[in-house]
Amino acid sequence: MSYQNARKKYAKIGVDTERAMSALAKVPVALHLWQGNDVEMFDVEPGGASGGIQATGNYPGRARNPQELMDDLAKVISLCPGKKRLNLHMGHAVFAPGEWVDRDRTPASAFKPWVDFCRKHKVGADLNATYFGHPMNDPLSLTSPNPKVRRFWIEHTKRALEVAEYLATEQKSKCVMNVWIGDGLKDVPGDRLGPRLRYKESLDTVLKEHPIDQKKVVMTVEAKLFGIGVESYTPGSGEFCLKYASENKEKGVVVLMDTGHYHPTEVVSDKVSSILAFDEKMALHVSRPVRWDSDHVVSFDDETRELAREIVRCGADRFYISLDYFDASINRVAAWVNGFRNFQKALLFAFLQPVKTLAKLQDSQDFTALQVMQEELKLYPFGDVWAEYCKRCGVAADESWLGSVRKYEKEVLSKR
Ligand code: RNT
Ligand code: ZN
Repeated sequence: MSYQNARKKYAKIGVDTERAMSALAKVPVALHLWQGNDVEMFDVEPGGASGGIQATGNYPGRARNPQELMDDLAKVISLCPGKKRLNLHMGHAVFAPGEWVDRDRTPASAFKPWVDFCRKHKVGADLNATYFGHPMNDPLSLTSPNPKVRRFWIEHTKRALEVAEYLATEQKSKCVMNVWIGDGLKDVPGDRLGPRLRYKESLDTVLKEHPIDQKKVVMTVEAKLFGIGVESYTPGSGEFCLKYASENKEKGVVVLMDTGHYHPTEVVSDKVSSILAFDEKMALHVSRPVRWDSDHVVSFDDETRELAREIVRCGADRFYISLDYFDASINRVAAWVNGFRNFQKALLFAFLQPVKTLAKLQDSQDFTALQVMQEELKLYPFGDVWAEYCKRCGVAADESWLGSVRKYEKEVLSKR
């Protein structure tokens, strides 16, 4: 079917494909840097992410330094449609020789090369404090019983807020600064409340000593259920982060939900409306958990589509969205591009839903029609609208983009 015919078919159910495409073009989605180098950071000796996260696979071509990561990202950006941001980690700081300082002192100037990169590629940037893969993990961070360790990570969080302010000033748009700690216990805790109280106190100290400049920065707190080696207990649980964000809403704190961070039968698509019934904004890490928080490449699958439908129904401008996965078993650039494109597809699919009609069918309790409609919609000529959207964005609409990645692999990645 041609795009024009697809447009007519959608128009019959009250969906304007032109409006869907222009709405999608306005939704920023952040590309997470850590897909390019297996969650390694540049400010410490490489040696595994720790903190309960791990990239699996040893496909050749990992970016070993900021320049390689930037080269790879430029390739990724050129193959993806839509509005992009970058999602950086404090550990991506770039130090000139002899200028290295530890994470409690990272200066904003260490992010100047990233600001330049963003400017060149016309993308915004968000940030994460980096609490893992560092000798000051004992192995805890903000929840450590050792006040010196906690102070180090409190200072780090304050530096991250400063870097976020710098990024916001340079890009003239708000910067999200995400807090996720890998703290937790492998086995049954002897004390569950203590670490949570310390986590709370550490965050309170940060906010007291460095209040969030709310015109520029949003601080998000990312919840998690468990990680590798911290299977039994994580202080920053779903409830903890929800409570912390709601208690500190006025100070600029927002909750972040990662789609891999809940019990396997729970879905984030069913959670976001509960948060948005109370809060104006929330943040998301879009990932794909396979049986556990495995961080597989985002797919155009049922849950991703359902999450996208919720984003569109609740209002896309109420979300700060980033991708978060890391697959080292396949070409990393292809993994990056594939996941980003798949999420774009999910969003476009969602913008092409007759939202009001479906809500009306629900409210009039016509569940038969609701079910039939939702199933038939799956085979509407979505692919033709996708092709048109890609064409307008100047990128390939089908798998032919892989050819360009293969060429890049041959010329660049395979030589690393
Ligand atoms: C870990 C969290 C966190 C990280 C990144 C690297 O489970 O999802 O967001 O993936 O900070
Ligand atoms: Zn995450």
